[in-house]
Amino acid sequence: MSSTKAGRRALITGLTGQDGSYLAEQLLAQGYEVFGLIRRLSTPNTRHIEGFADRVTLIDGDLLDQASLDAAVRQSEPDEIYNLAAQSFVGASFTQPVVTGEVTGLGVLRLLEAMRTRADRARFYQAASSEMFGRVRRSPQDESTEFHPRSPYGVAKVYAYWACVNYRESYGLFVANGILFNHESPRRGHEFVTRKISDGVARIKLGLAKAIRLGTLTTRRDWGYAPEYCDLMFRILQAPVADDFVGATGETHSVEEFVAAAFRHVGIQDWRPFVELDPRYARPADVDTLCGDPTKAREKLGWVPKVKFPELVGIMVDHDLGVLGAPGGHRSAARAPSAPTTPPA
Ligand code: NDP
Ligand code: GDR
Repeated sequence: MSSTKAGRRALITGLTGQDGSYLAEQLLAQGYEVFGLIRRLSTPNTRHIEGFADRVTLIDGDLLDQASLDAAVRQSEPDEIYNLAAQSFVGASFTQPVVTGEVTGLGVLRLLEAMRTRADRARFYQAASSEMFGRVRRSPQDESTEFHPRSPYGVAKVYAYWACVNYRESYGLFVANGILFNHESPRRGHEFVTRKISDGVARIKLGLAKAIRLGTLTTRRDWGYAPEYCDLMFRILQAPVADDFVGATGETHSVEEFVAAAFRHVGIQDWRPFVELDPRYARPADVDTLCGDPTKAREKLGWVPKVKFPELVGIMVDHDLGVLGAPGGHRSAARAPSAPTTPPA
């Protein structure tokens, strides 16, 4: 969506992550004044925001700390708040369930309270997740599908989702959930399966590694391209009334299909010698299959994701070849599709 919103102010939590950095670039291009919550780490994690850090106001804060959230809302005086911060790795939520609950669940309530008491005319976007559907009751999943989360992460996201609905109903605040299915990019963290595969394939192609170790090949996900999903977040907050929307491509593919497509992209047809199953990466309970129905977002917001599965795989593999120094790597940067205002990496 290309409309200019000069003079508007947005507060983004999770600025340093995949989605926060793409969203910030989009909002800056649209004329927003952008404020980003950033937490203290012993080693700063600012690689995704280096290209625009001088154009955003960074505010120290943490979803675990109410006072810092109150101060962030007071300082930024936001028209829009995008809550993208979370302990977002499902695997880690099994080993750190309490932290995940505190950040990904209760942290949302803290930010809602900061908004209710200090900026009750702002609009609030919550990064809800298809992981809430978990053991799916029907397919494809839409806004009316029941939740059955399968991880401490999914449970925390369900709590946050209902906290948002509750603040909307109780206080009349503009609070909206984007129930987004998996979305990937060259900024995806290396522990997530798509990036693990694209990085591993690039290394194998260049003779830098011999194998990729994965927990399972059979689970299925609805994978899209992250910058397009950040545009959906923006659209959700421009809607006339606060509402909840699914964001998805409507296609589902297995981890095995991602592996095969990634190897095919570098000219390797038989991937089996290069992939090993390793139970260390399997989960106590997993989500077997997800496939979203984005009809409501298309009809009400005009949102249509354009990047299809093979293109997404190509963008990620080409990027990782480039990072590792292969000639011709990064070539997808030149032909990167359709992100509204953002580059692919
Ligand atoms: P990332 O893991 O890339 O980014 C998470 C961000 O949250 C980072 O900036 C991280 O900061 C920040 N963060 C973590 N803990 C805290 C804390 N205690 N206080 C403040 N900030 C914190 O996630 P994505 O960009 O992929 O996802 C964005 C949001 O969307 C998340 O809420 C995720 O759960 C949700 N989501 C993601 C989907 C996807 O496919 N990507 C799909 C559906 C939902 P730091 O850099 O310091 O670690
Ligand atoms: P997910 O993403 O759990 O869907 O959460 P992830 O890429 O971690 O896993 C997808 C599927 O791949 C299987 N898998 C592996 N996963 C990882 N990480 N590592 C492996 O080695 C591996 N082998 C197989 C997983 O078991 C799973 O079935 C992402 C996150 O971005 C969440 O924050 C977000 O809410 C959801 O997507 C929608």
